[in-house]
Amino acid sequence: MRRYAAYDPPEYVSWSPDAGLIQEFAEQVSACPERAREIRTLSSAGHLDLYRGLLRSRLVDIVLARWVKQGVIAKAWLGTGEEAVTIGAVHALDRRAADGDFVGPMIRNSNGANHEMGVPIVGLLRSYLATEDSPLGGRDVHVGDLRCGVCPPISMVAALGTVMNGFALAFRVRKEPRVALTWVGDGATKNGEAHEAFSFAAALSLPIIFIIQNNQVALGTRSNQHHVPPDFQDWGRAYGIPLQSADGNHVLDMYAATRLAAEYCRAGNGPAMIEAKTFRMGGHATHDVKEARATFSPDLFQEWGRRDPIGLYEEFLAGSEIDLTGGVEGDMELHNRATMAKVESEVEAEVESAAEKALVSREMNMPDSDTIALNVYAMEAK
Ligand SMILES: Cc1ncc(C[n+]2csc(CCOP(=O)(O)OP(=O)(O)O)c2C)c(N)n1
Ligand SMILES: [Mg+2]
Repeated sequence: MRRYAAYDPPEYVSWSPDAGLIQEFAEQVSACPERAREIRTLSSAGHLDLYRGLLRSRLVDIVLARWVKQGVIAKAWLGTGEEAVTIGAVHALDRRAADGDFVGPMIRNSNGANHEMGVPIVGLLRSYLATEDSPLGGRDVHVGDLRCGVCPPISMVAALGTVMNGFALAFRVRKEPRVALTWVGDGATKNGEAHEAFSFAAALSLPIIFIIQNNQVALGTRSNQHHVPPDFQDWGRAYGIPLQSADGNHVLDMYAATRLAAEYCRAGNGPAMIEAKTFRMGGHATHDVKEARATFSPDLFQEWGRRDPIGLYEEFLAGSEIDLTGGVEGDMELHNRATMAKVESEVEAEVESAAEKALVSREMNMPDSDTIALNVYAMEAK
């Protein structure tokens, strides 16, 4: 994909494929027979859809980063480098809007989860601008839309786990074959509510998937400062929930692991967990990138920078046997790359047009100040 010198992490600006990592990516696709089976169910259109989702996610981040630099907004929470954890998982679900599965993203997954569940990108961007025509009417940047199967993020980390249990409980009580899915950051696992959520889901055998998104950092605290074991492998056993490890920078691995987890939940077996190891390539938000760079060694940024989930997937698709062209004769790699370039142009146009529309809303559709107390609930002091 095109790289953006002013907004991308430097490791992405100078990104070039690492042959060893590309080979590893391809090997991983067939390493686990169950996951390989799920990946094989993807048609070439399914692969391109995943690719489109990853691009949307990165390009929405680019728009937000640009708006910060231009002074349109004060800051933005980005998922750069972690797109596969969100996009792979969401694409594995039943996305029939309000009749299908439900997701509860955290701020790191919010943009990707929303647009891949069907919330228009313009709505997401409007949320950042607090316009009246944004999904929550300009009241909160924690955006979601129940009509699309997205419960908005809750600012207090881990609180969403217990709320998503409510969705899962409703599905179970109504005997609907639907699942809930939520992401819990490595930092959020240290909040008591995460444990309430895991225990409750296990005890009531709820159809919910918890993705522990281990990006190795919580705000400015490295995971090795807040978590003693090297990973979260034993956490599933602690709650009696089966846990799979997945590569958070490998969109197909995330897709397959989530498909298996969803199948397990849908069959009435109770909750499932996935630990997705990844790395936050930016700051907690756009305001603390410098601090984030000081939190980890440059080598670690380089190591994870080489694992750009979009670059890796692109190279895999280009070199694979998967025909993205619909049967065009000739050099398949060349044609696959041309197809991906076309998709990229389409996504660029989609995101840019959404950004323009959102900026128009900012001029025309800010909420009326008389509505400030609308949907605000408070006890009146006696
Ligand atoms: C209960 C609670 N405590 C503290 C905060 C402030 N806070 C916001 S994000 C964050 C770090 C979250 O880290 P993690 O769960 O690893 O998610 P990440 O930001 O890495 O995606 C903290 C401490 C909060 N929002 N809620
Ligand atoms: Mg984290």
